[in-house]
Amino acid sequence: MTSSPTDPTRLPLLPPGFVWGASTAAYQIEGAAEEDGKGPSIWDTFVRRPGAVRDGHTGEVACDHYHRLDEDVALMRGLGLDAYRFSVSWPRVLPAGTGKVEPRGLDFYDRLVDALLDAGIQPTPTLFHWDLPQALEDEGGWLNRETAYRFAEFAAVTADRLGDRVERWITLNEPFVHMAFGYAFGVHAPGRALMLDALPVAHHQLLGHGLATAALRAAVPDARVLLANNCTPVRLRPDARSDGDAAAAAAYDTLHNRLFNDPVLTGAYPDLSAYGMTDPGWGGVVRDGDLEIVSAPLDGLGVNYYNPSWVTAPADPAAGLPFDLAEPQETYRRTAFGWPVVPEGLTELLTGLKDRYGDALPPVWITENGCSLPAGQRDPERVDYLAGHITAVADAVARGVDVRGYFTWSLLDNFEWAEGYHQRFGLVEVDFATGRRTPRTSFAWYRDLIASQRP
Ligand code: IFM
Repeated sequence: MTSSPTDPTRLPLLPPGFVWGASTAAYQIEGAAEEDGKGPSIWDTFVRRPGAVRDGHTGEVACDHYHRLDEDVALMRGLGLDAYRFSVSWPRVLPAGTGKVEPRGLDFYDRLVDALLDAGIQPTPTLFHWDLPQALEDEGGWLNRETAYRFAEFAAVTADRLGDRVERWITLNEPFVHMAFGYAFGVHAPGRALMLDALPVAHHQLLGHGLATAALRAAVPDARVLLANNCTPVRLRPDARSDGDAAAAAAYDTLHNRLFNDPVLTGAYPDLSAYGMTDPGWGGVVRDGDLEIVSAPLDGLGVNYYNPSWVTAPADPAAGLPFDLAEPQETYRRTAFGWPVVPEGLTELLTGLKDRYGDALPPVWITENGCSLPAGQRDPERVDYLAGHITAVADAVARGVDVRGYFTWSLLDNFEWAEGYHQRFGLVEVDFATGRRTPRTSFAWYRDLIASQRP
């Protein structure tokens, strides 16, 4: 990791009006899995599958945010956040995914939005952060085109209730990760291991994004709509620079970065022939008119960044994928997850997006960035991580990328999917036995950083 000054007053100033935020997601923090009429989501189902989640952890209680909303908003107020990114649980609002609305579910988000506004914090809801209603999964989930239309219905219902107070909306969180982990490899809910047969999930999520964008704009005339994509700069190892390695890197970049950015920003899918897809209609999945819906102009692109990816040519091309993921040769610090800490990768990513999409790139928002560390309240490594990455954002801005905000992942330690409670990303430590919250060193640092960035 490059050494960057961690004194908050020494960090470069981001432009006036830059939005400082923190992110969470419903299943990861709310708990109350069966309360107030909430229907089951695919995660409620998946966590019961033996071996699916480390130590059999579940999100049944999680941070109990559903009952501690006021305490959590008070923490955010203490941080001086401009904005809070949370997700709305689809099965809390529409228990069967469609049809009957559960007003108590909407009431919860209504209270959250009011509490945030009282605290001077802009609510920034994400509509889909992976907790699909189980009833829709029973009909095929995102493999079923109908799910895209149900998602627009959910967007309309939610916007109808919150749209008088919420301007900035995010449709999907990391559709790549949901497709890859949930439907291709089966390590996340819904636990389908379809490999390349998972590709229709990409298109149906993007169609859902486009339809939901239209629904949000119909319900909220001044809605600002974003999509949050997980992006990674793709790198070659110094010892792996053959044509085959370069082709593998291009193929991985296509799958991870371009598949979910190109259609939205340019109205066309990238060349997927490396994945055996040569038909532009994907065998009937991509229908006439879909790409116009998908590419409705965005108000902002959300970028979730954690680390670069290193790629080589596949050792066994017959194994199915045109790349192998590799370890870097360089020595980097690692997070508790083992992810390399590479702040300058964020500058590379942002300037790369600008180079690739030019004027088609809308303003960018860093919608997630953070690190998991061992439990404990002193976390200088997190301070170092945040300082490095925020400096990297400032470097990208200095190179002409229009970045409007930064949301750290995460406000609280929370349920880290297949890792259960073993990976801690919070500015606030959570004792999962008692629910007790204890702000870490990084909390005070982020608070001071936000204060020192204000005019
Ligand atoms: O916790 C996740 C989040 O839900 C999506 N982006 C990555 C985070 C850390 O793994």
